[in-house]
Amino acid sequence: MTATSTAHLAEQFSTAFGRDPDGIWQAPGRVNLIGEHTDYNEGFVLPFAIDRTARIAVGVRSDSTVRLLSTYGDQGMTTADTAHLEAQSAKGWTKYPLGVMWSLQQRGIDIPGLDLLLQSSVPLGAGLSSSHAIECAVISALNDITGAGLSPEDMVLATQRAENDFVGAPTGIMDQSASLRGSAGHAVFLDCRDQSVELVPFEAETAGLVMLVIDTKVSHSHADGGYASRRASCELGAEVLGVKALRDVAPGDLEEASGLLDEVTFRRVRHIVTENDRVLQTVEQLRRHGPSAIGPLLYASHVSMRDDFEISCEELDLAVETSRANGAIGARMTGGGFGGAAIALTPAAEEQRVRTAVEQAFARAGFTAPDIFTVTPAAGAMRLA
Ligand code: GAF
Repeated sequence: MTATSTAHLAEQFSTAFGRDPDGIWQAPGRVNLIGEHTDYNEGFVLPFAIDRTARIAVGVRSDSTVRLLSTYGDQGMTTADTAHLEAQSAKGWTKYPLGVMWSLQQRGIDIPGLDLLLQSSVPLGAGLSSSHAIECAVISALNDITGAGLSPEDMVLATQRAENDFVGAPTGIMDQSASLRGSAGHAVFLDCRDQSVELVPFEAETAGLVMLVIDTKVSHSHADGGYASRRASCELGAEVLGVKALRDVAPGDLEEASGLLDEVTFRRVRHIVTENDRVLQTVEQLRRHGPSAIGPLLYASHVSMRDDFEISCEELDLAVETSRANGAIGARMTGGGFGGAAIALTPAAEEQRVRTAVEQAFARAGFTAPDIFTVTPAAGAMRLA
């Protein structure tokens, strides 16, 4: 799934819809460097937009019909009507554009009929936020087309509403913030309480490193129960501890919290509290010493997700341990968990050794062969044509 050129996408649009597109927009997927499940606890996250994007060519129609087509697979055309956007009838990837249109309508924005062709190089179901890449491309297009003048913060909340209330996934604001607000060569340090962002330089190559993504091919969905049950545990923990959100619990409060919470809820809470702290430490290390200094924090985050939050799986654990044993300076699962991808920050000189070792370990364990590739921090959503 490589990125098609803008001209080629426009040509494909013309062939499919018999007219030229009015514009082409793109939005990237994301890798989360650190800060997992902290977003809906009003905490800190440190993702970056990646050089894999969803691109859409869009033509505005004079009626209320929506026609959606993807270059991926042979899924055929989906037709909808902006006057009756319904979650129940939306299928597959079309939930994301239709959810964004619905969410903007809830804000009182008039949405015209559209012809839309999607092409994406973000792997599906790999935990790199292919869904938010689509949503962010669509909301950027609609913001331009309707002249709604939404700020990035508004667009973040509108896509979250699309995910929560149309798609049915109780997700936070990290992924769309990275996709909309990312910047080449930087990680996005986001305070999820007030949406303030600081861009933190993250240039692995200048430190002689590469960021490997190991897509385990274990497919996951945030609309499944695991994500929602972790979120419910966090909400319970905050309620019992008498705080607005777990963001308000400091590492020094954990000892007292252990006496107030049941064992499982305590471990969920401990992950969030220590993970917020690790994000702050990672930002400080990056600023002071650069990417070479953050390896131990990445691994500590993985251990916390594996043992306390319990969102890893055998394939992710094998990818992380094998990478570390073969030269990676830090590795962790990334994203919501229960499958998807791990990241391994690796000296360029050890890249091939890590790749081969992980492939061999997966083959020995009888797991599906992983897809391993490098990513670099890239620009956020934009109009291309
Ligand atoms: C998914 C969600 F969409 C994010 O909001 C975030 O909670 C993440 O899982 C876990 O950190 O990507």
